[in-house]
Amino acid sequence: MTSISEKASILHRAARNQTPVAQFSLSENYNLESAYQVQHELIQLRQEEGFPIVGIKMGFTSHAKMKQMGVNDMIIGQLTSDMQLSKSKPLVKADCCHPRAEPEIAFRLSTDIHEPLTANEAINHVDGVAAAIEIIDSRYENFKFSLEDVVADNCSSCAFMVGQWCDVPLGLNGLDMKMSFDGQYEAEGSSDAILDNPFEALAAATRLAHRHNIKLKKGMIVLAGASTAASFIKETSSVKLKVDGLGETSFTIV
Ligand code: OOG
Ligand code: MG
Repeated sequence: MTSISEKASILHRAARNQTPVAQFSLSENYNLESAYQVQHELIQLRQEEGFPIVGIKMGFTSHAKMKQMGVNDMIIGQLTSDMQLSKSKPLVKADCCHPRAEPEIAFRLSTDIHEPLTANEAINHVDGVAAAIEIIDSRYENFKFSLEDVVADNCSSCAFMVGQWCDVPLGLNGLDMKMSFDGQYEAEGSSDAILDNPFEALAAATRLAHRHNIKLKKGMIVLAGASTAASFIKETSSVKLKVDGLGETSFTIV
């Protein structure tokens, strides 16, 4: 049995050395509460390297994602500043184990949030919405894990790219989300796949953050979860996502 701190340091090292490790759940039982404690310690190690928390991400908010990974519950992870890509900060493939890209929608919080909110309430705590691409990169061998394992591993968070912030529309339903690799069609989802309404993912984020002691602060980014299964980045050198009404975003891979 490995301790909470040992698990956190094993996962931190696996990420920093790009060397996947065996899932903990194959050799021991641990519960979701301990898994979130591992995640908190893992994020503490990132912060000690000088990277503050800049947001949170929801996972498994679509059936496509749950099915792809064989899990059946929503999860929450934390985003640190080193994970954020930009036009001048490409994804460095050598820093990853086996990265996958997924089409997402991002929110920007306009206030701190201290309690669980409904979707209708949550919409009043957001001042921007954008197309976003998440890069996930499990630190477990073969990208396989239990729900506890993936929570401990900060929900496979690796990197993310957020497009131009748009004004918050009244609804985010029926938006086509098309992802391409090197200009070629790769995957497509609909915003409806995200809990029937991406604002529901924001509401779920307020519930999970409250339950697992994660702070939601003004200015933070919230990734709502992928609308469709993730695609492996193999020889790809650029990824682009176009979302109806929210424009497009892209990043390069070196
Ligand atoms: C876990 C992360 C899931 C999403 O958008 O659903 C996630 C994984 O699939 O490795 O980021
Ligand atoms: Mg995701």
